[in-house]
Amino acid sequence: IEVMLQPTPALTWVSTGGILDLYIFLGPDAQSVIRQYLQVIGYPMMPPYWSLGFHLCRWGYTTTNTTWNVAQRMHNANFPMDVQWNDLDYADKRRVFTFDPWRFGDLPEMVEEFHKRGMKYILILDPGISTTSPPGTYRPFDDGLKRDVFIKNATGQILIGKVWPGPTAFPDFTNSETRQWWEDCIRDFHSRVPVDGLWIDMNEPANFVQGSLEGCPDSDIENPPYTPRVVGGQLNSGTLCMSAQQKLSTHYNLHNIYGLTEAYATHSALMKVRGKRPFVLSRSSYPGIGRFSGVWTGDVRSDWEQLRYSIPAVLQFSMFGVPLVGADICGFGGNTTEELCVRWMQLGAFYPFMRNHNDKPNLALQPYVFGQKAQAAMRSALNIRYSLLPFLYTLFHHAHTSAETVARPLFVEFPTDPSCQIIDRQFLWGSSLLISPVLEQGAEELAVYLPPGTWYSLYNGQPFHSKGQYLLLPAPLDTINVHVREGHILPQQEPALTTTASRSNPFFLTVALSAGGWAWGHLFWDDGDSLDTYEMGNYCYVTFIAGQVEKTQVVCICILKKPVYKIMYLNPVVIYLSLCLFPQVLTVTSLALPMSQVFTVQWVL
Ligand code: MIG
Repeated sequence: IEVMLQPTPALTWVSTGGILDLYIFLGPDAQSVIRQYLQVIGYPMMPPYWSLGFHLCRWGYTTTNTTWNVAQRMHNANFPMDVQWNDLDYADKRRVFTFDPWRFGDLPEMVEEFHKRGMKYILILDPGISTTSPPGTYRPFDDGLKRDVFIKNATGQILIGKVWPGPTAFPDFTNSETRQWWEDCIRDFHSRVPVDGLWIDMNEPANFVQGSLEGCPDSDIENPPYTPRVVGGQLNSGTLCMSAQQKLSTHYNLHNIYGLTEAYATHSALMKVRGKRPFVLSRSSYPGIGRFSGVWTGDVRSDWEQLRYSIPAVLQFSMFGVPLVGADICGFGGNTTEELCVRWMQLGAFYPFMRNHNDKPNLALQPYVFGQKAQAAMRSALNIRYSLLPFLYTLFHHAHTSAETVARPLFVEFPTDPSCQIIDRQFLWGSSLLISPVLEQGAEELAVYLPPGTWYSLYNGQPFHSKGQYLLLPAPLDTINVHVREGHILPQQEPALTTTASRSNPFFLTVALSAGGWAWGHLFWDDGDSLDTYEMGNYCYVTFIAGQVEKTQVVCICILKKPVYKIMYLNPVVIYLSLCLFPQVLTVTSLALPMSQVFTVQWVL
């Protein structure tokens, strides 16, 4: 399908034909359109808590030693990080479900070591299955042949394309036997290498030859009367023949859902094999994939333009029901500069999915390779993210249960504010946190749009009263502007080097009172990786309310309208009161109250 936005304004749709279903969602507001749409395609999955931590990856961590050292240096330099990844480097002759005996011989031990440190491990899985290993030496292909799981060409032989391992066959995930075989491959591999999640790449499906090693028949579905402007000019360029046969139908009819069907199969396999909440990251996507997988925005270049456009890319996936999304931080292709990488780590700390990833030939992007000032800025961005994870996790719960967005465009939250309609350089987390990154080289201040109302700096509580206007704010290299919206309470937790550790740190709250002296917020809390905790009732949902007359729930940091003169408290034994930079900020610490009990803190103005 080709869709063009016309200036009229109007949309022009051109389709090659095939199967076309049209749904029209009447809204009327954007949030309702999103909810109605997700009622059709499915609400997003609840991600495991650890997957909201920092992920580090690159193509070119060529041995377990290199990989281990990278994670070690991150740890030594005090960068929070939950997940170490490997790209194709691990695989023996680039064949999936194997690992190189020389360079990655101790991969199982490395993964166990990560687990001992409270970290997780993920590696890449391409769909193409090598067809050229001697019979009896590569089980995924031998078994797949026996069980008839591969896509056929128009004349009924297995279609052979070419991907990283050379000649490959492509699993047909519309076949239930294929999904069972895929699960068996994953179970077998997992029994050797206990991965925590899977990264499914090349699943458009990508093919280095056009159609197949033998080309494609000359037929109408290979060359329909109209071809949209696809890469390579033909429907079968860089992928399989359209006439290829899958269980459900021709590849022509199924091409666009190849990645979706693989994500579904991978998600259910992981669920059965690990018995925990699956983590899958997919490059190809299709409506509904958010039920099974997160998505990254593919091979972005290390430049300022791609940094800037990653925001609309992330916001689109939010609206498509894929809240777990992010771009490769610091850029995948080409060399980054230190400044770009700092700004990208700052923005990336607010991608719902935060992964730094890099292509083979480029200069390193791991935070510890940069100068001390750059490292400090990156560390602080990571610590802010980690401190906000309870809040972020709660937003994912709302996405999972009520089709709300996590990274949210301003126009979704402020539908009647005309200024918000065109803003795609800033975005919100939920309805209460406004993120305003620097997207330009050399910039040290930033025009930040604040919708009408009071917004407080997340860092020091400084209030900004806005009539709905742009304010020029300082934006030095060591900070990203983040503002809390009046009337909201953010549940937070002291950061740590992993979520395993941060999850047992004390909670705290940032309370941003409204003009009327009110605020509220929520916390969804569970063990972070069991299946269906919400559905089974194995969770805790806490509501925090700050108000004037009635008793107030626990308040650890309050941003108040007036100076505080006196503080009283009910059940805690000791509380310390300190006034910060801004006299309206009240900090109450060392409460040490269990979150599972109702409690109250009062203060008198
Ligand atoms: O043809 O696995 O988008 O993230 O590092 C390139 C190697 C294949 C493309 C992915 C990229 C990944 C790379 N892959």
